Amino acid sequence: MKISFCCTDFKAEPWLAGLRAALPQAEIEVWTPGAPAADYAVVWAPPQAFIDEQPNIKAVFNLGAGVDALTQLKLPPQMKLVRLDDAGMSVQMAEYVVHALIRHFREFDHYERDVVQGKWSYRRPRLREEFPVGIMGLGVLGQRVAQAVAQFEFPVLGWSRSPKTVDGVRCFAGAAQLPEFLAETKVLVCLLPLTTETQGILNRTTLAQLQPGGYVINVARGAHLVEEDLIELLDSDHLAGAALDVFRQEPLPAGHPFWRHPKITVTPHTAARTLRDESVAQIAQKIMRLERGEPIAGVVDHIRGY
Ligand code: NDP
Ligand code: OXD
Repeated sequence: MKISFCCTDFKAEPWLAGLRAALPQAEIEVWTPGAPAADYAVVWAPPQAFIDEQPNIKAVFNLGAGVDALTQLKLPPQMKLVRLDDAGMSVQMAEYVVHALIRHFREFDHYERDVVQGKWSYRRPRLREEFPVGIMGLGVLGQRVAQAVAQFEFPVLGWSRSPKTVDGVRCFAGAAQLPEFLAETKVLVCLLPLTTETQGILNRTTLAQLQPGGYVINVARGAHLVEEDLIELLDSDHLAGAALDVFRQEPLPAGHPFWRHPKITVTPHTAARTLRDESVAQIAQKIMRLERGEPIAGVVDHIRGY
């Protein structure tokens, strides 16, 4: 069995070592143009040339949960794309969102500023019932985040494409229920995949429907957010703040207004990192299942785009 590794932004050697140890029967090499056809591929943001040269590959494993860098390429319709299914990311995402939520709710950002000035002062306790948390996307990551937020006794709402029942979460589905979901949300968490339907979904119209003093946590993709609309709503005080991990352009360019905006907290696309051991184990297990003709989880639907 031949496996081709074609990942921008990843150091190849440790991944090749891990994959070779997990699949000793396989020949695993970094892809170069003109390389022989492979049976499987492990990719992150591959060039179009890779897809064009490997149209009959049995499955392409994406080294992340989001497949938007792949779906924007021209893909043969039968090409099987497989995303990472948690692989240690959901607990990291829960940590990130709970940290951002609690930092805002308990006003720890104010205390951090007070400490710099040597100031000892208290802020009035706030009621968690007044901070309903709405999670857009109730998939692998969204449901884990919902569970973590509910543990801290915030009201939790969730919005997905298809109707769902999730313990402790008031669930909304589809475009028709989006306005009601937004109107009942104060802290909005975006955990949607980036598709033609969700591009720009965090915009002036949707964000203005959040409860006054709303807070936005975007941990999905930068292109979900219309950046200038967020700034306008922060500056008009309809929104109290935002924690942003993902951006239209990454790295966030020097001089971008988000760096210095007093109501925005920036992190460098690090909410949930791809973990090598977990990812290698998951990919190896899925390849072995495919070789035995068994079904696997995490196969991307080309029409839905996730
Ligand atoms: P899933 O595919 O498991 O879940 C996606 C969820 O979004 C599903 O509930 C789906 O609804 C919902 N959804 C999709 N399209 C729509 C729509 N048009 N309207 C309403 N709901 C919709 O994805 P994951 O939870 O694994 O990952 C989510 C995203 O998180 C990734 O695509 C990636 O962009 C981002 N991510 C970011 C990371 C970071 O470090 N910042 C790390 C990892 C991922 P339904 O259930 O009905 O299908
Ligand atoms: C992912 C990511 O999609 O790291 O996994 O953003």
